[in-house]
Amino acid sequence: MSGYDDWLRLDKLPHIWCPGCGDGIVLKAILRAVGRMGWTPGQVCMVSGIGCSSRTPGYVDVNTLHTTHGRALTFATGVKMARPDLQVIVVTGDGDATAIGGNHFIHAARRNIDLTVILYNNWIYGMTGGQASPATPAGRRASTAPFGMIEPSFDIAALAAAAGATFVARETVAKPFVLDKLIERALRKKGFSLVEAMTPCPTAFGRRNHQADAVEMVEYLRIHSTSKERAATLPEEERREAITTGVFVDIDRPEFCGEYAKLVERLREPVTA
Ligand SMILES: Cc1ncc(C[n+]2csc(CCOP(=O)(O)OP(=O)(O)O)c2C)c(N)n1
Ligand code: SF4
Repeated sequence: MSGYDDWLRLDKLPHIWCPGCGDGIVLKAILRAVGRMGWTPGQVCMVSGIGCSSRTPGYVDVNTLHTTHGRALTFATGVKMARPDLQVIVVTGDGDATAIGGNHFIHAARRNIDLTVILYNNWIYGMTGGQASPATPAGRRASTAPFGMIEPSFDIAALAAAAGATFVARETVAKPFVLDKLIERALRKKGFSLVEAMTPCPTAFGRRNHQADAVEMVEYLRIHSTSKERAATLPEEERREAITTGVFVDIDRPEFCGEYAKLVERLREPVTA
């Protein structure tokens, strides 16, 4: 199955996203990647927390769980442990995954459970009206930072890498076909994979930051993104400002479900004196 219609709950459309929201571009990239995997919808489970981005599974015709804010990874861990045969995809926002869900995020990466996380980073809490998230860049405005954010932001990809994720990549919705290839690589990886998809929120973020025009926001992401290879050649200040893209981690290490199955097998062996 590879047509979008085969994977969409057409009866749930039109979607709730604002005109110009980038979330639909990420959804389409996910569907293109999943379509190439040769899976049937019954083999896939998509889990999300709460937020605009976390509405995604509502539109996808696979097994879906729309859970509680910050807890997508805990539910997904339970699903994967009970049904290691399922391909479990987690869809989450920067707030959902790294604020309220921050601990779950780093520990899922540390234990290297076989989940593919697509994290929509729009630099804001979109659904609740634009509060600052841990990803809001310093100096940018949010409803809770009306004079500009004074906290430094997380580098989410670096956070996942430091915690132990075995595949980590970042791309913007300005390059949707690069994004779907990275998602496909993440889906093929056995272990904790993260694709950080930089996506515009013209409504809650753009409006407060003189970027309410959706096309301009996508163009901003395109202009300000640069490959990690090129970023390495830039002066420190320019590098800090850039949205670095590409694959940051692609390694192999023991995966949690496999280690757990081995443990169970070991404990079932008859004890010999
Ligand atoms: C325990 C709890 N705290 C707060 C909320 C309110 N809430 C719902 S969505 C959200 C923010 C979502 O932001 P993000 O994850 O960045 O997703 P986006 O909407 O930007 O895609 C918050 C704070 C909630 N539903 N549950
Ligand atoms: S508030 Fe922002 S993230 Fe939410 S649907 Fe609107 S544009 Fe998208």
